[in-house]
Parts: sequence; structure tokens; C-alpha cells
Amino acid sequence: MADMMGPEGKSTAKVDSGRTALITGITGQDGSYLADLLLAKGYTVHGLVRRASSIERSRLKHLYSDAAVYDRTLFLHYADLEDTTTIRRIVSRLGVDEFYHLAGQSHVGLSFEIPESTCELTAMCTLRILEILRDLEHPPRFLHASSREIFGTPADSPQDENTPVHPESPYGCAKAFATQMTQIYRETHGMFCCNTISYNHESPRRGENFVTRKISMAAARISLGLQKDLRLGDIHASRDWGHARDFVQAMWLALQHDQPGDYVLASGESHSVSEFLHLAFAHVGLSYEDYLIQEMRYQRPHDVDHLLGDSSKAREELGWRPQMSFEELVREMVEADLQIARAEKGSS
Ligand code: G4F
Repeated sequence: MADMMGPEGKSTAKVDSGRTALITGITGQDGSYLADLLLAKGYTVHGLVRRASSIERSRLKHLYSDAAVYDRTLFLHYADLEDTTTIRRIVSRLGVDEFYHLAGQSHVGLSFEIPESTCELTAMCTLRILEILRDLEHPPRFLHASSREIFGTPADSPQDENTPVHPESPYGCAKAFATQMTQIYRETHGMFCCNTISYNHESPRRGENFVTRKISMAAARISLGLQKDLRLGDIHASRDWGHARDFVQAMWLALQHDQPGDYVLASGESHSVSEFLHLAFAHVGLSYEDYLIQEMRYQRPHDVDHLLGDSSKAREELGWRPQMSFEELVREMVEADLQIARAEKGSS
């Protein structure tokens, strides 16, 4: 795959005259849906990608295999999040209108294992980006993709923008820092900075180590005889699960609003992991109880039990309307994994 940097590290991209956006984390679930959305709206989209020995960009494949899009309205730039000099150079040269900061280590369980790098990537890198933007003559509008993990286990349910910040995981703590820094740059430097405080959001593009995708893949693969069992941790916790495509729509809406602000994004319904299991396995005519093995290694040192968000502010101020129900989400994920599993079976 071609990239934007020439042999001397000089960029070969041409900056479009229309609206432009830069996305960190463009190869992730949310980044790829956001790229789809912005390209459909006529934006020129720039994405920062990590330089790695193996290239994992499957979520963008439909875009960069499209000659009308790749290197025309979609450009990828190599820049690790810690590489402040490169990010500064790219941002100064491009002069984008909107900056969506989605990258970071986002696995809550993993953050207990690797707290330092989680804080470095999720907290400090956000601060460094804000500093880069502050130095620009015309800073772009800035969106930080925050997380409801900043609330920990709140006394009140549902949670909204006024819920006290009290994280209970290294990831939540790093996100709390980044969220508050975003507010500080808005309030003290007058920059157009927004936080979207998202509850769980899933899709067929979800990473394979998050619980919903583990389940949808297992249901599909077990039903086709490609897998024997499913190993999980605690299945009693409940989450407020929405669809990632709906959530990136709200991120875009936040940056189109006349005032910057913070917005909780949530479906407003909470379902347990066991409900997700039940629906996913029922979709392929199976009972999850026959295949589930619970293992200590997937239990967390601390897990938040019950999550429910109140996204009234986003709905009222931004006119946000999530489109997909919990049942539709489970169905879409299992159907997508059935297609993948059938292809694997066919080729073996
Ligand atoms: O899918 P999960 O890993 O999502 P979690 O921890 O709720 O975090 C996600 O949502 C947050 C917002 O609410 C984001 F900030 C964060 O970045 C991420 O997107 O786990 C969901 C539930 C947990 O209770 C977990 O303990 O499923 C439980 N679970 C049980 N077995 C498992 C497993 N989770 C994972 N990942 N893997 C298991 O085997």
C-alpha cells in the first residue's frame, strides 16, 4: 500500500480546498466509521497511522482499495502518537479544520497490566496534541473521544455530564486526565475543544479482545464447527451498548455546534454480558451455556458492575438520534462473523 511520505520523508499529498479533518486512531473501529462518514460528507480526510512491521488496516480496506478515494480524498500519514515533532509538522502543514483524537490504549482490563504505557498514550499524548494545536494561528476544532470509564462506579444512575469524575482503572484515570485537559484548553485558552464521553459502542469492526466481538465470533465459529468453546470472565456485569456508527455521528455533530462542550453518548439501555451471549447464540440456534467456560484470567482486579448513560444533552443540543437497537447490533455482529467464518471454512 502506498503511503504519503516520499523517500526523504517529504509529504507528497495535495491539500484539498474543501473541509478537511485529521483523525488519530483512523485504523480503529471508530476511526474507520468516522472516515466513512466524513468522506461521504465531502471532507478530505487525513489519518495518522503507526509505523509497524505488520500492517493492520483491515477496517480501511474498502477505502484504500478505492482509487477514487485513496490518495485523493483520504490520506494516511505515518506518525506515532508519541512523536510530537512529526505530528506538529503534519498538523502545521495541513491546516485542517477539524481534529478528531480517537487513538489510545482503550482496553480497560489490559490497562491494569500496562498502566504506564496506557497513561503515556491516552493521557500525555492528548496533552501534547493540545499543546501543538495551541501554538497554531488558527487551531482546528478539537474532539477528544473520552470514555464513561472516567466515572468509575457512580452512586447515581444514569450518569450524565455532571456525574463526578472518579475513575477506577488506569485507563479511566488516563481518560479523566485527557478529558479535563480538553476542558482546560477550552476554558483557559478559548479553543473549540469538545469531549464525547462514550459508553460501550460496538460493531462488526470491534477489536477481537472486547467481549461483544469475542462472543459474536464464537457464536458464528462454533455454529460452523470451527471452534469448540468460548472462554470468558464474569458475565454478570451489564453495559450500555450502542453502535459505533451512531457514536461517530455524534462526534461530528459536536464539532458542528456553535459552542464547544462535553457530551455523554449512550443508548440509555443496559444489558448484561449474559443477555448478549443469549441473543448471539440463539441467532445461530445454540445455547451459550453448552459452550461457555469461565476463566480466572479474564476476570479483572476491579470491574464496574452496571452502566447506564443519559445522553439527553447530546440529543437536545446536537439533535443526535442513535439508529440501532441492542438486538439489531447483536444480529449485525453475528451475521458479519458468520460471513467471515463461512469464508474461512470454504477456503480450508
Ligand atoms: O468489552 P469490554 O472489555 O468493555 P469495557 O471494559 O466495558 O470497556 C469498553 O467500554 C468503555 C466505555 O464504557 C470504554 F471506555 C473502553 O475503552 C471499552 O471500549 O468488557 C465488557 C464487560 C466487562 O464487565 C468485562 O469484565 O465484559 C466483561 N468480560 C467478561 N469476559 C470480558 C470478558 N471482557 C473482555 N474484554 N474479555 C473477556 O473475556
